[in-house]
Amino acid sequence: MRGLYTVQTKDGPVLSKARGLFREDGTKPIVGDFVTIRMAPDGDIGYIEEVDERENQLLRPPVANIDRVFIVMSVREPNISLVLLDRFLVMCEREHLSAQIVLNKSDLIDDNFHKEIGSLYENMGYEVIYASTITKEGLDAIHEQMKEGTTAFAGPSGVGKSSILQALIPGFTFETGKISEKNKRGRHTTRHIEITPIGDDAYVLDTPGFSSLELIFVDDESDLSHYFPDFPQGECRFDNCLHRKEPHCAVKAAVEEGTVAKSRYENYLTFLEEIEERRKY
Ligand SMILES: Nc1nc2c(ncn2[C@@H]2O[C@H](COP(=O)(O)OP(=O)(O)OP(=O)(O)O)[C@@H](O)[C@H]2O)c(=O)[nH]1
Ligand SMILES: [Mg+2]
Ligand SMILES: [Zn+2]
Repeated sequence: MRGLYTVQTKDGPVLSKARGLFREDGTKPIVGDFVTIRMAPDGDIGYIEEVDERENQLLRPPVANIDRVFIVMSVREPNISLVLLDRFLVMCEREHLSAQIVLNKSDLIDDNFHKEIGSLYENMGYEVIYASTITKEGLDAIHEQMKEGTTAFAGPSGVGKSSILQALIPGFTFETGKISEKNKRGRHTTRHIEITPIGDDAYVLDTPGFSSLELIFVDDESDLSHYFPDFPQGECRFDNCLHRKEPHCAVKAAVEEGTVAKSRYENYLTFLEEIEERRKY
């Protein structure tokens, strides 16, 4: 039901309304928010009176106050999209969130394709886990890090987010679905963000897949390159260098030397253009 939220309290879940809140300052509670509720005098419904300031917040999936996020991509079925991965990483960098990349379905390839992609991102400082729910590769490494705090699983549809959780947390059922044979894309099987307690003060968030992510949280195009940790920072001749046509640009030099990957630079340029386009309106 719209405007109705389940709030976890030490006495269990309480259905709560938040209507008044929207009108006052436009704050809409999202999954992961810490809230204060007042109980209705004559029933068991609560009213959300206050939403605490968020430590962090993702646009997609819309969750708050998470301690880590696993960005799950499958190497095949569906094929990995580096541009979507880079969009995600920008979002996490902006929130100072430690993102780890899970390359799932490693059982579907017999070459080193996924290792090449993996080392590309490892060299930038990201942690990469090669995983498969078929061979169980990587699952322990993921599980190990979920024991404390709130862990979110995010990524495109059909990559295996729910399947990984299903394999790690027996007893819980996460909605998983078959890949459609026709277009090899996953059907949207997880429809809601599901928060599941998995221990004392440990929660896991399974989230619906998505196929695009607009970088509307980057207000100023000059901020964008700060969210690319592999780009040399502050080494260009001009302080306001956008790393496009400017002379003596350290980022372009790094691309030519091969210390910054071409795909990253190209995606950066795509994002830059998008942000500029948006500012025109
Ligand atoms: N070969 C292979 N198939 C996998 C693996 N993990 C998941 N799958 C399959 O991929 C399909 C989609 O898995 P889901 O877990 O539903 O994917 P999801 O990321 O939760 O998708 P959404 O909920 O739509 O976002 C299912 O048919 C799974 O059986 C894997 O490691 N290897
Ligand atoms: Mg799912
Ligand atoms: Zn530059």
